[in-house]
Amino acid sequence: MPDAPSSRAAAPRSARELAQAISAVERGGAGADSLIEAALAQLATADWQASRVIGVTGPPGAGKSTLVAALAELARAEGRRVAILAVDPSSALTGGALLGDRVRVEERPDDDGRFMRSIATRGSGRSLSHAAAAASLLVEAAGFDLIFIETVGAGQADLGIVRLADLVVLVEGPEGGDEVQAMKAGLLEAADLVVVNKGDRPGADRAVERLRSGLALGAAAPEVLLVSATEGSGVEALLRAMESTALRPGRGGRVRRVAAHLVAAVESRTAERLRTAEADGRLDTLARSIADGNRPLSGAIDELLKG
Ligand SMILES: Nc1nc2c(ncn2[C@@H]2O[C@H](COP(=O)(O)OP(=O)(O)O)[C@@H](O)[C@H]2O)c(=O)[nH]1
Ligand SMILES: [Mg+2]
Repeated sequence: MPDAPSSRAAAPRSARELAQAISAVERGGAGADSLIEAALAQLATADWQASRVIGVTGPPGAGKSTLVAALAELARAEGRRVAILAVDPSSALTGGALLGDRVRVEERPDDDGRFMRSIATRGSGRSLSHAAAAASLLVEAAGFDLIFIETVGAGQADLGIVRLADLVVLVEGPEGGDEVQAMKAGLLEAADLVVVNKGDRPGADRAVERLRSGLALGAAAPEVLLVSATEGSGVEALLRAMESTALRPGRGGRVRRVAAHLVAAVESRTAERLRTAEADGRLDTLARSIADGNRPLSGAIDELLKG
């Protein structure tokens, strides 16, 4: 049952409230729906500009966390309110700090213009995380200008970011373009910007060349930029490119994120129903009667979907 507008939970404001609300959407259920509705109600009347949600993806170790931290620092220094959602399970959140491999982004209790949170990957099937879209809507309602979503670049599951983000940035290391992994997963085609990180390391220039020539075959080839997250070179140019890159048709805005949330919610509820049907034996009973010819196949799937 949808909540009446009067009983809607207020959209979260403080970092603490926001973190609690994200935990609630990770748990799912009716409480989560009303939190998302509250965020949407707030956004409908908000007097701030829409957020830009930037998906940062790429193979583990490419330097995504380091680069996002550098971009966030710079954007914050320029006065933007910046949030980081890390779906990458290796970017563990510990004691208020986002810990990657030697990466530490400090939470500053005195600065409400920064927010960091890791998002559980539990329960996600094809989608990137059942909670990522909902969390991004909550963060948007809290008035953040830039929302970075770091995802682990692990093939199909990562393509969910394309549904959710306004802009998809693919980060590669100096070996980038050698292996066809990213191309196979469709990530290279999906990217709006391609970044070769670790520009301080040998071979990075050649990776840029390889990627540029590989991409030139495609119709709307994304720009390829060379950066070094640890040395800071190219980071400002990348931030400018993120702000100015035109969004692909149909990309951008809250409607995309609501659609991404709907897909994630239906997928996770369907998976839940299947787990229940398997656990209580209904799946086997149904399968047996179909196999024995006592029941037509038609309708069985609908019955499982109804739960
Ligand atoms: N040399 C060099 N190392 C980097 C750079 N950016 C990140 N790294 C290192 O690469 C490793 C992986 O970085 P991380 O940000 O955790 O990668 P992620 O798995 O893609 O998030 C860490 O040891 C970083 O310090 C860079 O620009 N140059
Ligand atoms: Mg990381």
